[in-house]
Amino acid sequence: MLTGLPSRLGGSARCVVMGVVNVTPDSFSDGGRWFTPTEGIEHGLRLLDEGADLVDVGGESTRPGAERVPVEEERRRVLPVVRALSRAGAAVSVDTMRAQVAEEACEAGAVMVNDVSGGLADPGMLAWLAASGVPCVLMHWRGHSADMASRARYTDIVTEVRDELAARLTAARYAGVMTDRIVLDPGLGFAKGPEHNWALLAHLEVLIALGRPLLIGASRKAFLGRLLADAEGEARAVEDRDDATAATSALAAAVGAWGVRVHAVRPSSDAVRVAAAVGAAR
Ligand code: PMM
Repeated sequence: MLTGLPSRLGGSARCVVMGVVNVTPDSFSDGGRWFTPTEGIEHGLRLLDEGADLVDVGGESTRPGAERVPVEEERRRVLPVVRALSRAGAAVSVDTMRAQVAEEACEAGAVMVNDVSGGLADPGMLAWLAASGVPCVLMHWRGHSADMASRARYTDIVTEVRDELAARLTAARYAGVMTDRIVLDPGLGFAKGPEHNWALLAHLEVLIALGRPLLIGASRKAFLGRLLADAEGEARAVEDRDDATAATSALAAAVGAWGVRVHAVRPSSDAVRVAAAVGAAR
């Protein structure tokens, strides 16, 4: 059970589609394309038109190797976009690791906080989530993007990610966050190589067994580009990975994921509807 969100998102019978609005100059997937607030707003509105249930607005790139963005710059990027999309009637989540940005974004209308660090990056985040009662996504994370590649070491990826997510769940509860406000996410691509991402996708049921809704962010990530490499071994271009992304959405929805976070909304929106129809026919 997930509470605190508009009802269509909390108890949705089908997998929720979260559309990505990166207001950044350097995200790997769409960096620079919606960099001004006006472009971010227009893009968010397009994603809503395509059927996004939720739009996720972020102002700090987390691509491998990325440096942190100063808080003032992050605020400047995300707040106008969150405000405008919320006013337009969208359910908005804010993709931030900072409690201050989370708080201001929620004042501007955001209804959910997506913290890729699972509350680890900012010591004030879990306390703020507890006090505010705002629902959150806590993602599996082992450190900032600048050096996360060196942390991609596992002996049993699925068990370790499950246990580390369980630890974040415990920490959040200990800080006073209500269990029914928490969504978990395995953090595909964050301190993970392709083999780790595939193993996690193959065993989502282990993560779902933690008892919380699960969000999956496979969209356009490097492991898909690598899978679809051409005969010369050149990875498939980032903007040509949406069909593969939709396949991951169908698979995630079929095993019971709560949501998928994607750049191209329409293909995944169709995919989760197919998965729901198959599920309903069982
Ligand atoms: N991936 C990215 C950013 N934010 N949030 C969640 N919850 N899960 C993810 O997998 C995730 C995320 C990186 O992708 P992007 O730069 O294309 O947004």
